[in-house]
Parts: sequence; C-alpha cells; structure tokens
Amino acid sequence: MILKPTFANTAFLVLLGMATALQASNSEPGATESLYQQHCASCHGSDRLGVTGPALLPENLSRLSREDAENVIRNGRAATQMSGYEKALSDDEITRLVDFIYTKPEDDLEWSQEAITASHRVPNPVDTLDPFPIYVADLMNLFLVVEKGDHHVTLLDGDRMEPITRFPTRFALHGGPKYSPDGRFVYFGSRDGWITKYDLYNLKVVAEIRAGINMRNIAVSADGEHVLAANYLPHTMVLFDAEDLSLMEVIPAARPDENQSAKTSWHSLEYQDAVPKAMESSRVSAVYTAPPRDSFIAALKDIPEAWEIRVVDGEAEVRRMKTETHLDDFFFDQDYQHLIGAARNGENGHVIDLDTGKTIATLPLPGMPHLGSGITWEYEGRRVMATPHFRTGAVSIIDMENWEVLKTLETDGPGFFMRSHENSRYAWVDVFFGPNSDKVHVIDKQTLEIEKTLQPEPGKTSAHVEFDRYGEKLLLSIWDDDGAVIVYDADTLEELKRIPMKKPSGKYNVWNKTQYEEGTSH
Ligand code: DHE
Repeated sequence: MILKPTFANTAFLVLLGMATALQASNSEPGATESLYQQHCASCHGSDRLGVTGPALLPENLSRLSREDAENVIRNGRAATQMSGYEKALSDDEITRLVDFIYTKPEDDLEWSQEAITASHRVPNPVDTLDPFPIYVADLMNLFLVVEKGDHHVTLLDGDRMEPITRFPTRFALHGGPKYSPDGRFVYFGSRDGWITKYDLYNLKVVAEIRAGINMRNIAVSADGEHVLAANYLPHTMVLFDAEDLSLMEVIPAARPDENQSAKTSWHSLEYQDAVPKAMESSRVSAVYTAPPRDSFIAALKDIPEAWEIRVVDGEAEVRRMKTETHLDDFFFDQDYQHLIGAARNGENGHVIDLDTGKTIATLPLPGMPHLGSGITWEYEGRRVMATPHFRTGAVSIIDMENWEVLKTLETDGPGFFMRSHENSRYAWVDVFFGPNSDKVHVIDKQTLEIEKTLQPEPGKTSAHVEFDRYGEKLLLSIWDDDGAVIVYDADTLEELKRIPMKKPSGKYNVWNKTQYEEGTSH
C-alpha cells in the first residue's frame, strides 16, 4: 500500500520515525549503561563490582534466574535497601537492565591488592572488646543459622534451642562459616568475596575485607592465626591475618613463573614446569584447613593440581601436587592423610595421598558426588565414608581401607547435604533436587539401610541437618522464605520444636566444627 502524503499521515510518519529513532538509541548499549549508572551504580558500583549492594556480574548472578532479577528490580527485595523501580522504569528498561547485568563487561575485571586493602575496615578491634560473653549459654553448644531469605544469621542457644540474636550479613553468604579454635570468633564468606569476622561474645563485627569478586570459600588455620580465601575471580587465593583480617599475601592460582609473588616459594613435588602453557591460571575450587598437617589444602578447577599451603614466617609456601583430573569438590579422611576429590566430569572420585602427592585409587562414583558433604563413621570395625550425588538419587558408601564402594543406597532423588554425629546411630540425607525435595532420609549407620523417610512440611524443600554437640538433638531446615528450623530428637526422630526462619540454609554448631566432629563438614 502506498500512502498519499496528507498532513495526517505525514505527521504520523514523522512521529513513527522519531519513536523508532528514540527506541533505537535507547536500545543501544550506551543508553542501557547510562540507565544503569543513573539508577544502580550508587549501590552496585559504576564498574558493577558491588558497593553496599552486591556485584552485578554474570558469574555472581549465576544463582539468580533472569525472571527473579526482573522481579527484584521491579519490586525490590524485602528487608534490604533494594527498593522497587516499577514506577521509575518501563518494562523495556527493566528487561534491558537485566540483559546488561547478565552480560560480561568488555574490560577484564581486576581486584588488585590495593582494592583489597581499600576495602578493609575494623569497626571493633579485638583489644577494645570485653573477653566475656554478654549472655549466658553453653558457648560450645551454640549454633549459627544462615538465613538466605533476607541475608541474616541467627545465633541459637543449642541447649534451650532459643535464638540469642539475629544480625544482618553481607549478601549471599556461601559455604560454612569458620570458627576460631576457641569458638569465640566466626568468619563468614560471601559469594561476592567479602569476609566478615564476628565476635560471638560481644555480638559485634570485628573486621571486614573483600578478598575477590567471586569467592568460593574461606578456611581458618588450625592455630587460628590465618584466614585463606579461595576465589573464582580473580584466579587467586588470598591470605589474611585472622586478628583483624589485614592482607598478608595474594597468591596467584597460576603457573609457577616469574610473575608470581616474590614472597611465594614454590615446592613442586611432581614437576617444576610441566603445566601446559594453556593453563595459565585457574579458578580455585575450594580451600580447607588440615589441622594435623598444620596446612591448608586447596584444589584448582582449571589446572589439574591440588595445593598444600603452609604459612612459614608470615609467608605462604605452596607445594603443588599434580592430579589425574581437575578436582571440583573434595573431602578428607579423619587424619588428613588422604584427599578424596570429585572429578569435574562427575563420573568418579580420586583418592590422593597427601604425603606422596600420588593418586592411589579411583572410585566409580557416577552422578556427580557431592564430596564436600561427605561424612565418615565406624562400620563393622572399619571406617566408611558416605556421599550423596547431585545427579542421581543415591548415597555411595565407601570402605576407606580398600577404597571400594561398599554399597550404593537408592534414595528418592539427588541430594545435597549429609550429616551425622559420632553419638548418633543415624545419618541424614536430603533429597534436594526433584519432586521429592520435601523428603529427607534417615539412614541406619549399621544396617546401611534407610530407617525412615520424613516429610516435615509437604511441598517445601527440607535440607541440611546439623546435630548439637552431644548428638542428641538436631536441626533441619525448611528451605523456604516462610520457613523454619525444626528441632528433632536424634534418637526417637520425633519433632520437638519449630523455630520460624527466612529460608534457613546451613547450620553450624560450635563444638562440632571446632572439634572436627566426624559427622559434619569441616
Ligand atoms: Fe555450596 C558449601 C560449592 C551451590 C549451599 N558449596 C559449599 C562448599 C563448596 C560448595 C566448595 C564448601 C565450602 C565450605 O563450606 O567451606 N555450591 C558449590 C557449588 O559448586 C555449587 C554446586 C554451585 C555454585 O554455584 O557454587 C553450590 N551451595 C550451592 C547452592 O545452590 C546452595 C544450596 C545454596 C546457596 O547458598 O548458594 C549451596 N554450599 C551451601 C551450603 C554450604 C555449601 C549451605 C555449607 C555446607 C556445610 O554444612 O558446611
């Protein structure tokens, strides 16, 4: 159809042209970026690395669906400073902002030594704090409960099972908080790289520092002197003085070449320079403390190596062990002689002797074992370990003397967390994924059979258990914004109490963690 040039349709075409031009210019990346700078940068940083709000980068947002992100921009996030932008932004602008934050920035992201130091704050130095608790409770039977729903932590009295206090945390804590050896201080790590040291006696933040842009986890040395952070982004481990979290050293997770920190000495067990050139640097899968070895053990995700790190005269010494595969997730035997790592292909586990650095066994563990959640116990005079799997509904029980799979126990679906206690005859495993996520299995540790399957709150995911210090009671999370922790009698399996909480995830008992109890994560 050809339009005759009348006044009306000329005006319409001009308006249409203007609108299209406007739309085109608004859709340009520059326009979206200025929208971001106008509305988001003051809290999330002009570089998207986060300020008071979390970092808005694809890696940091990998746990949030785009739909949820749109919803947060539109309606805000309850109990945080994030308000809703429904009135200020159009639907199209919200969609473009979501596109923008899920797109990798063009420039390489850096988190330099200077940036780490600049982020450091010490609001309450330890020597200004009273060395006695301001409340009465068994300090060794306290629990911390991480509430993901609104980024808070609740401190629970484990005798009375009553909350003592509840305080806000950094956005998206991940991994277990780590206690100082005496249980007075706790160190939290967030996915955005923040480490917070908190005094459980005075209920105050001691110090904070940001170790990286995307962090996996942290470990505290057995003597309580050092904190080591493992990062995905940048490819580093970062060592801190545990007293006030001041920076000691950035350890590049990279090839041992002249670019390494001069302070780091490299003790290569298997080879000096056999790392293929392509593997210049790597994400760090995780780091844990190995108390009997007086060291930290880490695994790299993109270079097939495990590292043992010791702090000698204030400097990190790294011993590199070549592994047969890239390790994702790992676990130790009780005396830290062996590391049991899950291969990145999700098909097997590798047992590495930490003295020789050699892989001594390969375990058939199809279905992506979640070894970080492994536990051990005595079964018929020998030690066994058990792990759930991310991809299959099974718990593998492994004889730790000959490294053979003793039993594969079928469950109602893939699980995430497994827990027990030396004094309990049961091990608990959740069914985190799939239609049965509201169920949890209780396994008899001597028959290796499921004793009972509980469904504490039909329709809501139940996951992650932690026992009290005596192994007599335990806490289970109802993993929901309108959730709870349920207190069970560990022997009768009767429910004793429900404490309402906002999406409680992990729970951490001071005694179990500081004593490296066999039934819990370390
Ligand atoms: Fe975790 C611990 C890795 C997704 C909740 N998780 C850990 C640890 C590792 C790890 C290496 C041990 C660190 C420690 O405790 O020091 N987690 C991973 C992943 O690779 C994975 C599958 C994907 C990812 O994006 O990181 C992953 N984790 C999740 C979740 O989706 C969970 C359920 C919700 C969340 O908070 O993100 C989750 N992970 C947890 C919890 C722990 C944990 C609660 C501590 C368990 C414990 O009891 O010690």
